[in-house]
Amino acid sequence: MGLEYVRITTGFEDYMPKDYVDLVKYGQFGKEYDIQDLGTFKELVEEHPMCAGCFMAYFIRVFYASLPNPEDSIVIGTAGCARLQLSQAAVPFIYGNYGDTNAVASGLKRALEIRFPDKNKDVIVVAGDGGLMDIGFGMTMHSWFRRERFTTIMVDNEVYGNTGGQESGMSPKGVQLKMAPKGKKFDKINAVELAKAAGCVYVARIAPTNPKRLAKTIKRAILAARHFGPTFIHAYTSCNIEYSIPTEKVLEDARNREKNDFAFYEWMSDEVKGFFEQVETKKKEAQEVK
Ligand SMILES: Cc1ncc(C[n+]2csc(CCOP(=O)(O)OP(=O)(O)O)c2C)c(N)n1
Ligand code: SF4
Repeated sequence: MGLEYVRITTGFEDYMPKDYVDLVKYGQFGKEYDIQDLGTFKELVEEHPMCAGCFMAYFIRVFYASLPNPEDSIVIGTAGCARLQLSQAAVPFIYGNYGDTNAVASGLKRALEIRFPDKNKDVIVVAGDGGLMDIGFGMTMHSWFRRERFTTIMVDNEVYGNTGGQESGMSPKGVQLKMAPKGKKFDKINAVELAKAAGCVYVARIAPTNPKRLAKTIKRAILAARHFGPTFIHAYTSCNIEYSIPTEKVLEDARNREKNDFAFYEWMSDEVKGFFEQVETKKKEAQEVK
């Protein structure tokens, strides 16, 4: 991990796979691209085996394009649809038992801080609602109670998509699913408020309808975790299959959900707020000098 690790040893360019050479030459390692330039640079993940039109797949594409330092990042995932694509990116990926993401991430982040005390190594968990809020709930919460410094991103499709449509704690009340035909009797868990109460220093809820805002939110969550403590993003990533959303209606559905349950929400501690204000001021000053 690190720029030295991804760079190709001189003389070996002709022997490396073209995809890798392109990644180093025209990709994100050591550079920062604007999300609006998506399609003009070599991306960290370009193919996936998820369902056609899956909004989670789109979210993951934007996620990888938004990493502030991909060469110094490790992604942790678990069973569930997301890992199908996460594991195909040019970023180290760890897959543990179902639901143990936040325990694995805690150990890894601590080890990286000991091994590389002078470097920023970003650890990011990306997992489903079942993995984080049901089966892995205890590990998610305890990583936050302990103020572990990594980011947790919940890709919430409001169902166990990968196993054919069981109800999750994040499914909306009343919804009928293939494997839960009686309809959900309980409210959707308020994950964002739980994250705040448990000690996260930056929390956001988002429907990925606006790529620029999504990229900014992902970057903020990663930077705040790097410097201050646990951060959490609750993202709506609909499941075409289990919720029968035709591909051409995926964005429309997300916009509708954004009007209620998934209205954009961002909260951060005063310390984190002060940090981002400083970052913005420095950015403006640098632009003025140019
Ligand atoms: C310990 C354990 N229990 C159950 C499973 C089976 N399993 C695999 S994926 C999954 C549900 C995934 O749902 P979610 O985390 O919401 O992700 P999604 O597939 O919806 O993206 C389950 C129950 C497993 N792999 N391991
Ligand atoms: S089952 Fe749903 S969430 Fe999973 S890949 Fe297919 S559309 Fe996406």
